Amino acid sequence: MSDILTIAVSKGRIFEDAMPLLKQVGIVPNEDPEKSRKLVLETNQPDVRLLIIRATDVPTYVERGAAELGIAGKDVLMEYIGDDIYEPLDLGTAKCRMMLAGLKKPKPITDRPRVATKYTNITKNYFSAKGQQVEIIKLYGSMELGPVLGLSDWIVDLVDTGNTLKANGLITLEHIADISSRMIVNKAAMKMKSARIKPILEHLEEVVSRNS
Ligand code: PRT
Ligand code: MG
Repeated sequence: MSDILTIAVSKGRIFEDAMPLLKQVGIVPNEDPEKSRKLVLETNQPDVRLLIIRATDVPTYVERGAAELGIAGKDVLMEYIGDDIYEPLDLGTAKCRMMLAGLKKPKPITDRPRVATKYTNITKNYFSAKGQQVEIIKLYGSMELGPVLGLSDWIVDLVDTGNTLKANGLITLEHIADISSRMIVNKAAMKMKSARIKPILEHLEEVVSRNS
């Protein structure tokens, strides 16, 4: 293993919320990922670089060791099927809730409830734990439309302010999970590069608890 530390992270709110924490432990990218087209960003530390990838790809890169560290939403980690990845630290950023939602004025459900979501694994696990039969409809976005257009009875999606649901005539029905960003670590790297990784994790933990 080389001495370079690669941190996989997605653009947008995950990175924006995590960047101040990284800065407080002394890691600052040389370019703004929102403006740069580069997928690999150097940082002020010569042996630390950032990999800018899709949120759902972060666990894959970290599990397979293409990145030693990663920052991913708990929703993405819960949905991910793969070997265990170390998840040593809750950064407490990009917070929201995973909710079951439906129409404010629901139509009668005649058969098994149909649930539209991009989180099919989480939804399957949630309803099977309750012993409730549902039909899961996989969507890749704009889940809120499902119940409005009669494609589904319910949706499973992330909710922050609730404005998106409200704007589409939906209300929350059940709370499934609290979501926030997590630091994840490749298992082999945790052993082989612990001298480099442990201090960063400890420093981050300090910063997170100081901020909360
Ligand atoms: O863009 P790409 O398809 O690559 O990925 P993405 O759209 O999933 O990425 P991005 O940048 O939106 O970040 C997603 C990650 O941010 C999620 O995996 C969560 O961990 C975290 N996060 C936190 C959220 C929200 N809060 C959130 N509110 N991700 C999405 N939302 C959406 C939600 O899906 C809904 O459409 O915001 C809408 C609800 O917000 P309110 O405020 O109207 O309730
Ligand atoms: Mg997006």
